[in-house]
Amino acid sequence: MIVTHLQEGKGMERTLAILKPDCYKRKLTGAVLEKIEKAGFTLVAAKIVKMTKPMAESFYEVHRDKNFFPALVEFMTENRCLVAVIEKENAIEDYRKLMGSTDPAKADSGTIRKEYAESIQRNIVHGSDSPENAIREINFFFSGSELLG
Ligand code: IDP
Ligand code: MG
Repeated sequence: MIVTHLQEGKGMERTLAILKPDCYKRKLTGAVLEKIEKAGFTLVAAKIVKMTKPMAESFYEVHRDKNFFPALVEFMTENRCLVAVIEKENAIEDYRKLMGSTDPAKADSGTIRKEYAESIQRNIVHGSDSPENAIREINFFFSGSELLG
């Protein structure tokens, strides 16, 4: 079923994770997925996607006016991504914590970005930042039949 309802409170939640082109290119998808699973998340859906420029521009449209936008689109289309829907209680907030700060230099130890990210741009992972965006981003990549169960 397509996710249309808002996910509220601390109940079971889904969020969208992207293991970005740097992660894929460096063959770190297995290591990062292991970290995600060890942190208690369940994989609901996952696939490999090579984003087109229009896809990346649309996915990151909120950043269209930022100076880093063209470089971000270039980066997100340079190789394949692994996109995944992951589930856990409080998944959105907890996965943001597990990723760590956007800038790996500011990320806490034990976070994915602290361990693997090379720079504020090449920072290995994406995670939805709100219930509204989780729904939008999950539906951006996955159809209803991929989200059953
Ligand atoms: P987030 O991924 O932690 O939510 P956002 O501010 O939403 O961070 O930015 C989206 C993505 O854009 C980042 O993950 C990173 O790849 C890139 N980015 C953000 N800020 C910068 C910057 O100052 N320079 C270069 N790239 C940036
Ligand atoms: Mg963001």
